[in-house]
Amino acid sequence: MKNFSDLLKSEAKTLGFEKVGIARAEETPREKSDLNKWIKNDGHASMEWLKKRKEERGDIHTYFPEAKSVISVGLNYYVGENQNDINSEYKFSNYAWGEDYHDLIKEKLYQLLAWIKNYHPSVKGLACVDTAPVMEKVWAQRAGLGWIGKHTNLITPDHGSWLFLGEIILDIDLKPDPFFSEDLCGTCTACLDSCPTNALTEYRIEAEKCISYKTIEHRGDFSEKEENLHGWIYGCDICQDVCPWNKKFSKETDLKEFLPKDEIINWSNKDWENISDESFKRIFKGSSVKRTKLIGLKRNISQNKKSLKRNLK
Ligand code: B12
Ligand code: SF4
Ligand code: SF4
Repeated sequence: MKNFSDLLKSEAKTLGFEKVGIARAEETPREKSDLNKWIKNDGHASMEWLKKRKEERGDIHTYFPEAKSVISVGLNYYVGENQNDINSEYKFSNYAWGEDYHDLIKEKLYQLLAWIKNYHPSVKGLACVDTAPVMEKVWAQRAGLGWIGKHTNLITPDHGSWLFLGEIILDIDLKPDPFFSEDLCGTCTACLDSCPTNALTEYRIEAEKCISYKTIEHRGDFSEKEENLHGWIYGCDICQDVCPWNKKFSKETDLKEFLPKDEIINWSNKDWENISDESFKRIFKGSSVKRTKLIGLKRNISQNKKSLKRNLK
């Protein structure tokens, strides 16, 4: 007969999560110390929100004192297309091609939490996706979903790394899964070798140099006038595109919400260069691209336009 943890995992799969695992909400002293070192060395660049809640990020009980278990889930967003299928030279990272994953995952996590409450009516639970002060990759590894690769993303052995992560933290004990202790990167260094800005050293990222940071999180103009964003106007996929685990194990999602918007596939360079406030609002309503606002997207487009011109000279 299935125990409660197994029933819960079946329910999570029914809700569409490809991966689900459970970890004990234990202390994470090594990760806490690594996080603090990273912040001390300015690895976080201008992301002050990371620094502000570092105590909670490094210690789950500072965030949620009653925490006993962490259910970690992974949702596949790989749609089977790639940057070559896009008409323009301006590239959006595939995680932002469709609807905002935060909303979609939160909705599924709330359904899972409601299901749990049928069995444990007085349970206290928190649903987290991205924005909560929780080290999601660390918990996913502890819950057995996969390992943290040299590009710093979580890789699963059966779907690669094109998975969003989310969690439900509970104040009850559940049967935990074994920690994913293998590092299946081996001697590969494809991500480190391909990163055009040298933002990566093994298992570590310097956000300031990362195109994803520059195009999404950085505010204001770029200090370097000749800043090369290598064609990316929102996010960057290079280190994951080259990863052999993605080449071999990516599977197409059946979630139509992640399919690229027509404009992302069909718009030309000119269309993006002339994007209006009205089009921005229409195209990116319910999309994570809203984060940069029109002003940020335009900055990224014009920076790439300058690089394209320089290359043509
Ligand atoms: C801040 C952040 C960013 C920052 C910093 C990236 C990073 N690696 O942390 C920026 C803006 C650059 C970013 C970019 C992206 N992000 Co992001 N991001 C986050 C966020 C909000 C926090 C991550 C965090 O805590 N970073 C802090 C640092 C310290 O953590 P870390 O990289 O894991 O660092 C560890 C190592 O540095 C290590 N370490 C430190 N020192 C040392 C020394 C040695 C010797 C060793 C071995 C290790 C080591 O210890 C640290 C702690 O474990 C998470 C959501 C969340 N709440 O967790 C999403 C998240 C990590 N991002 C995600 C995604 C999808 C992306 C992008 C792919 C988006 C895109 N296509 O543009 C890129 C990927 C870039 C990359 N190569 O990582 C997903 C990743 C899913 C997955 N499968 O792993 C997450 C989990 C969001 C989600 N809910 O799905 N992101
Ligand atoms: S997302 Fe792009 S810039 Fe950032 S580490 Fe990966 S390859 Fe480098
Ligand atoms: S490209 Fe190679 S080194 Fe980088 S994460 Fe993938 S397997 Fe690991």
